[in-house]
Amino acid sequence: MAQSKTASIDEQAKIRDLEPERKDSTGTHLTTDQGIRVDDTDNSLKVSARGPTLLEDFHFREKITRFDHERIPERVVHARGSGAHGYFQVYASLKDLTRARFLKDPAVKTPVFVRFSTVVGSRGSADTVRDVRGFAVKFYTEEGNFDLVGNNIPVFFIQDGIKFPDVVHAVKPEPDREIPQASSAHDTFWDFASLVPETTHMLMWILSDRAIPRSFRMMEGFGVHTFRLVNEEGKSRFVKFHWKPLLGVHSLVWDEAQKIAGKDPDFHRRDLWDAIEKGAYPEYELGLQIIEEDEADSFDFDLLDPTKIVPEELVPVRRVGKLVLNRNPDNFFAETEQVAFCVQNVVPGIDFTDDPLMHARLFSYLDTQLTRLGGPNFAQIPINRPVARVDNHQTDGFHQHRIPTGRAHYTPNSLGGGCPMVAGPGAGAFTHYPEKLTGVKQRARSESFGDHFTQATLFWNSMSMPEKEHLVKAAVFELGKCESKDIRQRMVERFTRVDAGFGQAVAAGLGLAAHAGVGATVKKAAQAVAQKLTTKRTVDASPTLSMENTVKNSIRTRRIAILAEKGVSLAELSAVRNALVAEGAEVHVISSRLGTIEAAEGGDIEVDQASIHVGSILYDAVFVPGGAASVEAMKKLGDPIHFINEAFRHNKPIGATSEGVELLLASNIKGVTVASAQAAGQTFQADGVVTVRGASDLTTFIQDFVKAIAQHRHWNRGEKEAVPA
Ligand code: HDE
Repeated sequence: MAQSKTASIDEQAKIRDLEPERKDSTGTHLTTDQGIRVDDTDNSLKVSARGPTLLEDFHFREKITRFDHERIPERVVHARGSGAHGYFQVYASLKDLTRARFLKDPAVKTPVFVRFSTVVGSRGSADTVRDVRGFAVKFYTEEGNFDLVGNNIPVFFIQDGIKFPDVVHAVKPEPDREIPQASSAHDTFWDFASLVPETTHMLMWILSDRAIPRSFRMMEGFGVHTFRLVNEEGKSRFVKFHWKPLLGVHSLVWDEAQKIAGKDPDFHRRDLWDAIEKGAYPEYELGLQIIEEDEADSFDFDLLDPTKIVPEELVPVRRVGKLVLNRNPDNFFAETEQVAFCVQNVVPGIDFTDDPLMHARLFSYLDTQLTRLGGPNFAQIPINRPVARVDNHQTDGFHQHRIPTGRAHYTPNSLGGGCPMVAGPGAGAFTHYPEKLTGVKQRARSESFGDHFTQATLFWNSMSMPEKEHLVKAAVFELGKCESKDIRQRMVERFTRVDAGFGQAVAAGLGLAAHAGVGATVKKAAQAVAQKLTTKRTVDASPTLSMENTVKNSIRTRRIAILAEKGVSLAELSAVRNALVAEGAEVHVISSRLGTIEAAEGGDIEVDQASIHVGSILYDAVFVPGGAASVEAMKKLGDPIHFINEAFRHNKPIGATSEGVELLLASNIKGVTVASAQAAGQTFQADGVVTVRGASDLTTFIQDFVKAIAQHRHWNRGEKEAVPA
């Protein structure tokens, strides 16, 4: 019987499913779409060599027609993205929590396809813009597809999906001039934001370093909404989904992000592709915050409000399984562009809540694919089709690929033996959680969604000093790009309500008068709310929100530049390079020209990159080895000096040995202590600048440099503002 046929799932199940669709044309002849071999694809059919082209040339017409129709509409939001295959495996059975089979069997590796994206920009926009990142995961489970369509920020701009077109219209390029591309730094976005207080918490995140990730491999993911997990006994619990990257959460700095957008607009896409090609597979742990139904009202916010987080200090994140991305797509269009995530795609054991943002999404994703992918059969596109069996009477429509057999395409039927039939109890059917509901039909927002400031303030309070400074600078940058002074003023008032110091700092940066602070009426109302909430669970700060507290124990996959010219010390270059590579870093020798350079000791060193192609912005750290001639040559070149200055300005670790220290002294970072000739053999370390001279053994230097790189950034460089870069 049909319903007894279930898919066998293992890590390769989706790859096998895609296999018949893969096409390798090696050793074949060129044909038309009808399979007719083509004799010439360079010249159209003409009446004499200089005459007009004939309509009869079916190959010419087919080739041009197909070309004319290569594009499909880009996604309305999240147009630019990058995808990868992989698998998910749960550490131990979660059967207490859910009946979802892929979460109950630790032996199963469920195939997944993941797409990361920016939100605002068009398909061709730069990767490193200030924006939310999409983190969408399609699990091909034996019970059907589960799509967890999340972001790298745990809250959203709005509370009710009916406002989504408004916020997206506001942030997208302005309609008359179609400017700016992929940027929120313009009047319409901040006009909207300044008039809609529920955006406040999300604005704090978007202005923070979370909005400029170092890599897709180094950012968290969040399901944002509260979902339900339902177990075999029908017991429901609330859940928040998290993805925790094993490499930690790291970011760029804003000046760097803007420059990368020019030097390598594909920075994040390239990083993901290269990491997977090299076998440095991105890994994330799935985290769950479980909230019992009877605890739902115990917080000082509403669990259904998507502008709120559940602080990890109140409900710890339990890490339950691992996602590994280990295969790049074969074809960007067929897989990454055509993949259609739908929030509605859930499997038995996972269910929805009444979050009004989620409900709009339950409608929108299916709807948008109809236009984007040209009709209702998009679930048959190879990347979208489940590995689980699909049997139903949904039929016809554009691009139907299946050939249903038999006469009965309706239910109930007797001509088809009643098949496909609905699954009885216990046969694996999805049954919606029988939530009890009563109420009056109305267009309204729950009062429990009314506090737009407590968690914005919580976010501010949880940031380290450097993170706070970055937030202020980001706000000044964004609002400074607005032409309307009224909008700036309104935002300063808003930020002052979040935190007086924050508001004042932004006002100062914009040359505006500081706002007087929170008005008496507002204060009174806030006190009343606070009093009402005293019995609720709350925290004043949440250290897990600060990226300063992330994992900083490895330099795996970090990109490190070695600056060298002819006469470089091979011994120092090799010792440091080998040690860094052994720690899992990627090391490039950068010189003024491609080819090879001759080392001081003789012998040639292969140059990986010429300075014309790269810059400090594309690296996590820089090392300058000794070798008098190499360093003397670099002192006379603008690029190496600029490299050092810029790396310093962007708080990156800098290492130098022997004469290499001279290059640091020739740059503008003089305020920092470096090893002096007198201190021979002693390693110096100041704010992530690690130096040594006259050392016969570089072990200590290497250890300190590796530690400095693992820190990612060194924020306490007081003098950095004076460094030109
Ligand atoms: Fe989306 N969103 N969204 N969104 N979203 C789309 O679906 C929408 C929201 C997210 O890599 C669209 O297939 C509405 C929150 C990701 O293909 C569209 C609302 C979160 C992706 C759409 C939201 C997301 C999308 C555009 C408010 C984080 C990219 C193309 C109610 C939890 C998926 C498409 C991919 C894409 C609608 C808000 C995440 C138009 C109506 C909140 C990661 O359907």
